[in-house]
Amino acid sequence: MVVRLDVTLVTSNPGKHREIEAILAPYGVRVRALSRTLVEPQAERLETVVDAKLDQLSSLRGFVIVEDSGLFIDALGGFPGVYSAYVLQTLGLPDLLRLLEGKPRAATFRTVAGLRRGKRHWLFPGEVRGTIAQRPRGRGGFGYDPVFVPSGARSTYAQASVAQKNESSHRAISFRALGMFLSRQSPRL
Ligand code: ITT
Repeated sequence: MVVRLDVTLVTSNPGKHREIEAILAPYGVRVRALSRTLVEPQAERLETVVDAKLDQLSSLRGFVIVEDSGLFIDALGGFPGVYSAYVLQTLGLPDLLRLLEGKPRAATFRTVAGLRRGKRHWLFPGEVRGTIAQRPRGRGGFGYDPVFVPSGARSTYAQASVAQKNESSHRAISFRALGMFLSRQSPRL
């Protein structure tokens, strides 16, 4: 890869870093991860959370990236959504699957990527539809990957390689848009 640009990704989640560095490499973007837990406001939209995270990073120079993701299950009115991290830590996958017994299993995985430089913010949403598996399957990935089956596939994300997940995941859609933006705009920023 010819590196044209370095960016700092602020996240506490090494699984995100692995995926994002591969998604952005074709755009000539090299990703340095900075592990930091940021305060997340209680908000109804991922966009609000991402803006709040970017606001906390004014001391970092250059291009700074954060993201927030959530699993929105139709039959649960979009739950866990913005509470996805909290629900995974407190309920866990088995209890979430119990909540879904006998219910339709359609869901959307959403990511909003946020880019900051100086005082400016840009947001890049991405989403995929899919279903929640009857039971966890696979050992790869992280978070909800063992129970999310993207539309058109039979395997969960945890049964796919990073490269397969990155072909069309919610994160790939949002970070490809960010990569395209960086490769078009960077000389002028
Ligand atoms: P940050 O430090 O970047 O915020 P996080 O893990 O807290 O890391 P989020 O709040 O964005 O990230 O994620 C909400 C939850 O959804 C959390 O439990 C993640 O593990 C999970 N998650 C995020 N992206 C996922 C993906 O692509 N596949 C499966 N689970 C995912």
